[in-house]
Amino acid sequence: MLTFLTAVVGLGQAGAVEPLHPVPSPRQLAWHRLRTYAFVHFGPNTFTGEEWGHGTERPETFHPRRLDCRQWVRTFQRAGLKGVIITAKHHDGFCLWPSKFSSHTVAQSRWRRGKGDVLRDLSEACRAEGLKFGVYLSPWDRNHPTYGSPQYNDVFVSMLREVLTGYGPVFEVWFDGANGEGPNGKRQVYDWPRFVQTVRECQPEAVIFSDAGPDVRWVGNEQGFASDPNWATLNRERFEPGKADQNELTLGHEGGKDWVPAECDVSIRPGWFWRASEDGKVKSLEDLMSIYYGSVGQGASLLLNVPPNADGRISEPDVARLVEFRKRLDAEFSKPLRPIRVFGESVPGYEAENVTDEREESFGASSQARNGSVELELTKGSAFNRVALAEPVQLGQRVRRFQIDIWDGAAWREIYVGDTIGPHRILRLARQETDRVRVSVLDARDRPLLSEVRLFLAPPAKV
Ligand code: FUL
Repeated sequence: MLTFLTAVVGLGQAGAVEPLHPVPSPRQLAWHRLRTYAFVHFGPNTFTGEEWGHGTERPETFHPRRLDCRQWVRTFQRAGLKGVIITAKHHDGFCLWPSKFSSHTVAQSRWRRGKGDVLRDLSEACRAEGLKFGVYLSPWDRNHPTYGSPQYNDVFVSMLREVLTGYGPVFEVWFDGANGEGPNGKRQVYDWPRFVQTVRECQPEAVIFSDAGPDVRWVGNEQGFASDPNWATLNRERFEPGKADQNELTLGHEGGKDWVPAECDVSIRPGWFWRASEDGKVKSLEDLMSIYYGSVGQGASLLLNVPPNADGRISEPDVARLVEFRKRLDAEFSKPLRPIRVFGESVPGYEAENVTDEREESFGASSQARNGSVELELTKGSAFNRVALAEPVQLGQRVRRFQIDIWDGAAWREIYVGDTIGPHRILRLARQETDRVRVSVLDARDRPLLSEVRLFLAPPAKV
């Protein structure tokens, strides 16, 4: 792979444009492109109002009368979400599929006379509607009698195999770091290497999330905000799931040896699970927009939780808000400015114009070793209030400081200074009127490469 990249990328000026390691794996690159996808917390808690079920709930507690996974998936699709990750098993140990390795599952419930399987319904709905399917499987289990013994690791691996081999392709496997005592008051020593190996074996294209990766890391908060800087790199050997430095999870680690980008998980409601009392507390459109700019806009991915109700459907207030959210996003990015000219000192073959051509693979490379700039000439009287930037992260993350200026007729005026760019950076700014914009990389870990510099004029918030 390395030789291939060097051969193709180094065209014209040998050694000028080479990967800066670490770089994302193919499965991580595919995941970066999704940007937004849904989280679904569903299970006995949906019926009891608990956030952390005790594991002692009777299986009959679970009785969604009108479960309709197509309705969930269509809603997510209308919202532009590209996939869904479901709590196949939350901390209470209840399995939403008829696992052979537990007696606390849908098979013991009265729902569909014990013949139902939520994972089957959801994975089929995803396939029908073209969304990706992912699973959350809580290692912490407050029900399973073997919890706290080496035998539980076997149980967990067997459950993993069931969910990873029975429902088609899985794009992400989510391992929760929350970890308490089991039903017998015991704590579990998890066999993480075996869990990871099982996922690799059954679903080689799935990314694995936990606080500490290996493929995707937690952003360190549940509010949906990444930070600036946000490095996609980390030194993973210092961490293990459930035991990671929260600050470092938020910032990443500049120069870290491993590619472990951040994911922002946040709920559209106060709780992760649905409860009737929160129907009036669905996040506002303004909140969702701030979350979008705070996560995707900061180079992270957004995992937005939308919990189905006790009927087994996404409630009306959530559906309405998601549709509004999509409409607003479409409106904000519907008017890209077409520059008259794009220029900057670049490596031959990696010209500055590549940053505006809307092709993800093409990029501009600065002729300078650690800095550079690209200038966009616009038609007279142009205005914008959003800037989308991106680095071609298949060659690593480089930018550590950038600045945006506009020409005010007599001089350059600074309108924004930031740290990292990464796979995507989207800035929400006040309206700027100008016919020249300059994006400068002030400092980078290696030759700066940019794959995107695009300007948009979002309509005023209330129209
Ligand atoms: C946490 C869990 O304890 C919450 O219940 C929820 O699932 C959240 C996404 O992760 O660690």
